[in-house]
Amino acid sequence: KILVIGAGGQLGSELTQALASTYGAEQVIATDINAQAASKFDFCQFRPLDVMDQRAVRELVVQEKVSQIYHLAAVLSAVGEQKPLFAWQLNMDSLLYILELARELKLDKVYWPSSIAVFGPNTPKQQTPQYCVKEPNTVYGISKQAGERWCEYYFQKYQVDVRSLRYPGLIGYKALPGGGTTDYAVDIYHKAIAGQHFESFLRADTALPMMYMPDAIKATLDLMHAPREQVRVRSSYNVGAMSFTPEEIYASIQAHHPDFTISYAPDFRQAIADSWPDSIDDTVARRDWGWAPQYDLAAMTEDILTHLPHFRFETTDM
Ligand code: VAH
Repeated sequence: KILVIGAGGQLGSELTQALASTYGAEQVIATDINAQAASKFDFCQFRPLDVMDQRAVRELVVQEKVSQIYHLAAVLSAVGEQKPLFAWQLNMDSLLYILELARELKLDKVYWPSSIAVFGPNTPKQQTPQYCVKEPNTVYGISKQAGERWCEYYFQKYQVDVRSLRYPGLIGYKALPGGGTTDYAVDIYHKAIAGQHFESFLRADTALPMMYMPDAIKATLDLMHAPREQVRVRSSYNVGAMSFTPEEIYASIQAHHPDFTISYAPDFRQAIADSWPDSIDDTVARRDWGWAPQYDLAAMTEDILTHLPHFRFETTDM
């Protein structure tokens, strides 16, 4: 069985659906600390689960004969700066416990998301390479960098088959984002559809690497299905799809909604965005397991503006 921890989040909501479609709903157990997330999972089993409750996690894994864990629960960049020690503790203690459980119970595979947040102010900003200086200055980024080191350690020392991707900002219309610095790029579509003005918390010219959720799901499943020997990076793979600024995503939407307006009011998240790359070099992922994104900005905007007006959010998302 496949256990998804943090299934109720922005990535988890869509990845759990993809896993159920791929493996069969009866093979997937969705869990989240927010019991209300149950309303999202009428297609597979849902259990409330706090990843910090190690006994509960272990009991579930043993009882349900879990063979793969997708550990998606984390405190993201913006919220992490409001609660640094809690963010560090949740992000790190939960990963270490899952890696230890995978080692002890010899689980088949573990997936754990990293992020472009592992890069810092002195990382090369254009076409950031797979290997480079990484001095993250957010708690979230520090936890992702440390987590990558632990993933590689458990693979090299105990042969735990843990795999990871450094996601760019993820954008989808089926779930709201969970407290990150790239959340603006999801909210802007909701404001456009609602005919409301949009105020960006990042400056107009702030370029960030971004990816449409269908591409993020495809990258995750492609990586997890790759033969073990093809997965040569055991820290976390750079993956890219596009890069854009708030004014560029606004322009792509205004082409469909001429009356849509934007203004810019940078807040504390501007400094976080400024510490991250503008664009990502994902040559290594393309070489090792054939990564290839499908969506650029125009295609993403077209797809979201087509589907979002008809999409019914679960109560927990509003
Ligand atoms: C965040 N959405 O903003 C996440 C992601 C690259 C950004 O890690 O924290």
